Amino acid sequence: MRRVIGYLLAATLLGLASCERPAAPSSTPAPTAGSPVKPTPAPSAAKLVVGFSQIGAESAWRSANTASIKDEAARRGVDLKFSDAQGDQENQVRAIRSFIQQRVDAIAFAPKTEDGWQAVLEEAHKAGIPVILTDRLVKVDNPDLYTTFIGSDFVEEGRRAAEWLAKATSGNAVIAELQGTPGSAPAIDRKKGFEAEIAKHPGMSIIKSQSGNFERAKGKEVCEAFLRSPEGPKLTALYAHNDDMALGAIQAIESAGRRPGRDILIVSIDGVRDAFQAMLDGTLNCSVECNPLLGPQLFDTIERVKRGEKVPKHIQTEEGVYDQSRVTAEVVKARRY
Ligand code: GYE
Repeated sequence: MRRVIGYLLAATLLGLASCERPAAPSSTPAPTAGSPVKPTPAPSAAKLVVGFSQIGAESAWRSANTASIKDEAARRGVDLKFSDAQGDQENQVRAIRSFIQQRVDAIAFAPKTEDGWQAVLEEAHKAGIPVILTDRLVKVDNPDLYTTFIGSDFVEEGRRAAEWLAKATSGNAVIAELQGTPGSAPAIDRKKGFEAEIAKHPGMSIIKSQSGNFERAKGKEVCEAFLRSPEGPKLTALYAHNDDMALGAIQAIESAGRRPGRDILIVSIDGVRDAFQAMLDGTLNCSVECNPLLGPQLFDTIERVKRGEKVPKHIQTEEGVYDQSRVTAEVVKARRY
């Protein structure tokens, strides 16, 4: 825990430092592995051209993430080439290839799954274009294929969700789990973190687990099947890898004549406004925050990389845990996503 707090503090200081840093470079930058050989113009001399490949619009988190990136690009006068893959990883690979062809200054993307990026990232590397991963990590042979990863610690988020549930139930819960997109970093790591934490409590077990693809409608459908199954009546808790699936599950639980938030405790991840409203209504019990507003950090980082500064390999975002006791109408209204 102390290590995590230290990490968060360091990340916060780093965030502050990058916000406060003056725009002008102080010395001649040394070329980094991913930067092109040609001299980089001063940021004001030419418009920065950035290609961004987004996964799609599967959740409220994703829509807030897209808005943050587009708004920040517009605010800074960055020429953003935004491509929406509509949930198809092949479209992401195609978009990245087209960014390479256009010789953009930097490529950023939110990888749908962990696997499948080696070849295209080697192409970007050969072309000398820096690649910034946002939100999700990839598995590649050589970590030099990307410059940095800006995003959350998903294992820790899963652990926090389990910690909250263990406390709320005194370590006794029969749990159904709604997993995120198969093969995606948040689905893999949120499962891992949650399972590691409940392993400390012999009275807690997951008896149903299936993917709801991070989507509200799918979360509802899978939860309906959980409730209809022979084990359905035994369930006392639901863990959803994101809020949208939890919100779908709330509808399923209500239709099945049970009380979400009371008969079945619900904990999820993201902290979007609708989840806060559900906590206010008493149907959702807890949401572990995962910050989608990555636009400012992304463009700060790209500007630093283009100036030849060294950036850390993982730039983490600061996040909290909210349960009903912390949620008022004012908190819901003040929520930014
Ligand atoms: O939790 C979920 C979204 O990768 C952190 O993707 C992101 C996840 C987020 O669809 O709602």
